[in-house]
Amino acid sequence: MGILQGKKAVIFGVANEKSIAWAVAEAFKREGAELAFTYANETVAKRVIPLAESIGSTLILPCDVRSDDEVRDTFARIGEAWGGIDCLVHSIAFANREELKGSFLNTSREGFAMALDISAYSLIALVKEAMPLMKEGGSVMAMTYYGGQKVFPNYNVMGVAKAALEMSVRYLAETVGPEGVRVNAISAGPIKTLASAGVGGFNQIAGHVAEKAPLRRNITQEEVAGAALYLASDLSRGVTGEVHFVDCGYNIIG
Ligand code: 0WD
Repeated sequence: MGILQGKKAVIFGVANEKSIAWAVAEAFKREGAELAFTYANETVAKRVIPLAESIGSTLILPCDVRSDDEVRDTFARIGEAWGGIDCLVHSIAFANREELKGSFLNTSREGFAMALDISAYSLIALVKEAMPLMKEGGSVMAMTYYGGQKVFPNYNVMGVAKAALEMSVRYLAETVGPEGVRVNAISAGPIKTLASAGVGGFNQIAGHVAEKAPLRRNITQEEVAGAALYLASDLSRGVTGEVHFVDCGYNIIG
């Protein structure tokens, strides 16, 4: 029997088959979970719907996390279909491409607000709506990056958003802990995806990690999914408010 047998998980942030969220979904499915997916817009829907259907999901809903109404509707529909959920995966980030390169001083007020809204505030909005569906406790996880703790070239406003996301994980963990809901983050090393392709100098960063990380290589989506399985399952039932690095050990070096 799989370690997520009987559990229901909602996954935000599949954009294509390279997405971290997709590897998480495949691992959850393998371990027996039932899955719901969301997509931000019609362009993404064209890729997400066939992928989700390919692993037997029938709950595939539109949800742009900037909209409180869409977030509310999404959880209302999940509540109608399932009655409750056990796990919520937040694998979402966005910033203007031109603000993910060059000087941090070029961060605009609008760009800052949007990056923080989509990449950090959304976790609070999702957990708020998920709570009434997590009556028997649950596990929430978000994806973060070391650029939220240390300064990396070009990561700029996304680094600020990840710092906000990681602190939101801690405040949320404290807030929902009494209800038996755990909130953690996975800090993944660089992986080539749609999101990371938007960060200036991605190849140099990945190359540096491969040279300096204790394991002398970069990570894979499947390795993040392994940590996600642990966080979703009862194996981690005593763990909350943590930022768990899946980065071949890079964070102990630089
Ligand atoms: O190196 C990497 N790839 C790392 C990624 C290292 C460490 C952390 N992460 C994080 C990212 O910052 C993000 O939080 O992992 C998470 C997932 O990123 P990913 O798998 O690398 O990227 P991708 O496959 O592009 O998925 C992110 C998705 C969006 O994709 P697009 O490419 O369409 O922007 O986030 C979703 C969307 O599906 N997204 C939204 N979802 C709902 N509402 C929104 C929105 N407004 N905006 C973006």
